Amino acid sequence: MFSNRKSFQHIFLKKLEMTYGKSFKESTIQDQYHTLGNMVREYISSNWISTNERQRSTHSKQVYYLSIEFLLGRLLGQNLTNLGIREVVEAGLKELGICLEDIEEMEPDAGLGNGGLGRLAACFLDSLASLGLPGHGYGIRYKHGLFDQKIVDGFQIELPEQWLRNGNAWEVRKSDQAVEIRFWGDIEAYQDQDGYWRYRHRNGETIAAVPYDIPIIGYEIDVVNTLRLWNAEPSPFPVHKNSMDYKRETEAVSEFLYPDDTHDDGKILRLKQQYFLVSASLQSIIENHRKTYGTLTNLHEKVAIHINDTHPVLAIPELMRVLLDEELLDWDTAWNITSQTISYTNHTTLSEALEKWSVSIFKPLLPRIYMIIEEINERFCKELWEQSPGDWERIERMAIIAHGLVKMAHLALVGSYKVNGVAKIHTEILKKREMADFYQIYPDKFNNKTNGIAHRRWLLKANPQLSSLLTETIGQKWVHEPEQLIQLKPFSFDRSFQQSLKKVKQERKTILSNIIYQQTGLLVDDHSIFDVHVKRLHAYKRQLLNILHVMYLYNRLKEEGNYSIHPRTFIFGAKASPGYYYAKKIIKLINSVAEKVNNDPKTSSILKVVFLENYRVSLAENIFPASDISEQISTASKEASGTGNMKFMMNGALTIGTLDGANVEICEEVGAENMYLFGLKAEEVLHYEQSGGYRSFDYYYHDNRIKQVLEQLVNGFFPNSFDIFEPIYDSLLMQNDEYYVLRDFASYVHAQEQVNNTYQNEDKWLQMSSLNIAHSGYFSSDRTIQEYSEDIWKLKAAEMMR
Ligand code: 26V
Repeated sequence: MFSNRKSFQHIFLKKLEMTYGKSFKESTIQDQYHTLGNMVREYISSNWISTNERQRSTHSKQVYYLSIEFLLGRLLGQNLTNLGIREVVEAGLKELGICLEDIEEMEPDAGLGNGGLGRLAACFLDSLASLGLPGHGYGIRYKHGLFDQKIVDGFQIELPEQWLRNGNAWEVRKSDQAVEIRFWGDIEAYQDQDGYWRYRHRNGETIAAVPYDIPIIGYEIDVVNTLRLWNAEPSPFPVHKNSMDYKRETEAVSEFLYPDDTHDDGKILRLKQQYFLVSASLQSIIENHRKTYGTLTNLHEKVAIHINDTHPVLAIPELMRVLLDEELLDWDTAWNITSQTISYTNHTTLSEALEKWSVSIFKPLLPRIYMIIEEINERFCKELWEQSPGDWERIERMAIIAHGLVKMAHLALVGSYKVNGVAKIHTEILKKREMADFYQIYPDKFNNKTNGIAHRRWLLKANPQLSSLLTETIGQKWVHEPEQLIQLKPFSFDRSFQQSLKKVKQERKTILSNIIYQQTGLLVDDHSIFDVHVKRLHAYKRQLLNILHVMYLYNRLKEEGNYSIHPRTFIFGAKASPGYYYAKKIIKLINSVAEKVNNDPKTSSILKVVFLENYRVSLAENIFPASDISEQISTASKEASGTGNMKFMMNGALTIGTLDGANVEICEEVGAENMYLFGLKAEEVLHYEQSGGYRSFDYYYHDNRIKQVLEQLVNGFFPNSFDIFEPIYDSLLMQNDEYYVLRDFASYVHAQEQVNNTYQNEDKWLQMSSLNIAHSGYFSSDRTIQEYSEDIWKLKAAEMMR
């Protein structure tokens, strides 16, 4: 149906009529989008089936990636590109008077994630399929993804997200493969006929998990893997409870994605979601495995289960439960299988983000799982004792259950065969600090897997202008082998290439300027430097440092008649968790600075501040290609990796950043001379944290620039803002500036001055930009996935059929 323009048109029109009972003329773009989406899904269905059959019949080892989040964004464009049918479809639609881009705009983002962790999972799926690897995702089909953000009066307002409102063209419901999940109830011990003690679950409440499968289409390869998302529904089996309550409580399990939040301790629904994901996915994995092999004793040889952070860590006790209670294996055999099947990625060292569940919530909800964790804990603590008798402190620190809390990271460390961090510095910090006790007993488990991004989405698809230029310059090999981007290196000194790059960047800046105008009514100078800070709002990511620097520039422009800088547009995009009061204040501050700066005739032609509301994948695809400067300014040691940093780099933006997360590897690849590094190093931050010695007041008193901007937070400088920025002022002074904003201020200002100076030298700037692109190939998630596959999962690629 996509072999040529005419046959595409023919089938498209016929399908449109048959599905909607409307003539083409009467159809809406919405109808057209769904028709095209369904056509693509049907087109790949035979490859989808044959991928599964091939993987089964060749007995290839499979990896299942369990993640509470998959931040997919839109799929139509990616699927058309990966299938190589974009041109045919575009031309066919054009003749009908339809613009493909308008149709693509109809697709809501699948926003089933908060940020980096969920987007990483989506990039990994793309790479697994494109490399022909047997790897599938398991997640939850949230009815509402991450909230929609509106900015009203400078404040963030959250609205429920509605991606399923008009149906989802990509999913296939598989009711026949629904499974049952049990909560609550009690555990009865009994002796079987051979005298062994066995356990059974009584009086529990059962809910159904119904799978919805989404095809994950590899790039120019006939592999179609699966992302299976579970929907929570009332079980068809009789229940004792009031049926209305039961229905409501059941559906709530897959209703909302939790926004990562400072206050989600004790939310029983979140724990329910985690077990729901794990229990449903394991039943599906085990059923598949059993069908092929008829036994579970070789599970670890044929299946790798990867847990994305600790959210799916109950996979460990759940697999034990199946092996013990259903397979009737003994503990040691079950433990050997489990602890050789499961591997774990840690994504943060921030202690407030490490999951702990109170026993009082855990035990009644998941009684058998709790028993098994108790047993794992007991055996583990016994081992610790044997290693170092009498060292109670160490046991207390490392126990899985302690002081009424179940520590999910400890369970993951004990029960998986590999544990990885997501960038070199992050893995080192895990080994040396957060997880040092565990590293000492399991040195071989620890490994690093520096994150990556799907270059096909973030370069090929998001930036066709740059992609064409790259292909014209170095050929098209880079698309399959992104490390080939290095071929661009000699061209970074080539005047004519530089000028073409300039043209591409300019085109993308103009496109973004139009989006900014449509969204905010603000006219920005598309020849100004686009300085961009997009990511979740967190104190450690230091959007505050950025906006204080803008205030400082504003002050100088106002006060010094002869102060001149290249015009700059500071662009922000960030969602704050609804309960994260401080982060919300920072959003308000950014908007207040915007109002001040943008409306002051003295500065508005030089400085502009833009807050783009509702930052999400589809918006990001228009932001990265248009950026000149990438803000990666977290307090050193706090950002595990970052992945936006890689997307900027691949699109030719220069990084201003600290030596944190994957900025360290970016620096190794492109060289410090091609980025703007500043600020405290991780060891310096860690030293302050351990030994004290930082006094933010010193910086306030000794640096007039700082004093001035801080006073402006509370002295009426923002006319209608009364005392709303007092908490920010207090955090920086009274609470001694936990994230070293004032400590790094001078260094940041200096780095920003270097940015301004270099931008005056166009050739130099373009050279640096080209070098960033040339060295970005390492950050393709293809490389990351290859490393996971070789070092952890031990997969074999399918015979490639390109
Ligand atoms: C969660 C929370 C929740 C409680 C309040 C503080 C807090 C801080 C951070 C988080 C996020 C935890 C997991 C996460 O999303 N990590 C991100 O994973 C990305 C992919 O590996 C990585 O690039 C980011 O650096 C990392 O923050």
